[in-house]
Amino acid sequence: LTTGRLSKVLQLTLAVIKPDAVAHPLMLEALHQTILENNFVIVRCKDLVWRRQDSQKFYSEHSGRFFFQRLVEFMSSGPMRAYILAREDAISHWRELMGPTKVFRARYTSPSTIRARFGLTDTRNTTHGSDSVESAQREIIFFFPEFCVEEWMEKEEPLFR
Ligand code: RTP
Ligand code: MG
Repeated sequence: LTTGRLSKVLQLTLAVIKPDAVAHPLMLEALHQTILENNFVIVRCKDLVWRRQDSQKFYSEHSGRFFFQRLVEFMSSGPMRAYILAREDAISHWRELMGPTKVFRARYTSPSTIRARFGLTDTRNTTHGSDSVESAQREIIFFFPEFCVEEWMEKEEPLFR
């Protein structure tokens, strides 16, 4: 995707504000602000609650890990907010803003990142972001099954040119 005005390639990613951060209105506000300040286009945004099955399915690659149960419980414990975000290098840029998964590592190595500032534990780490083009595709469909990227490119993406 290219925008004529900026001559830059728009990439899509899936970003999620997890239940720990949605539960705190100021944190939710700050994270939404961070998205806007970093020149992401908010393509879609929705609030939703997962059932346990959704959580298990989304994180099935971690099913053998010691933290799987608590991850599943946590992610289906309350409302979260999902975004489809567009930007140049959206995937890596959002992950850079999030910082390392482990909160204490984040605090030591990159204190200005989202997880360093707002993360509670390695599981309750405030946000999710797709880690590759393939996972972005899979995760966007998982959260927004009604979203059609071709239709968006035809109808809405030109608005950003
Ligand atoms: P994500 O998939 O959420 O973007 O995070 P990631 O790649 O940085 O981390 P990953 O290893 O894929 O873990 C997925 C999510 O599982 C939770 N987690 N808890 N030791 C723990 O308690 C632990 N380790 C990971 C986190 O919520 C992490 O985001
Ligand atoms: Mg991961």
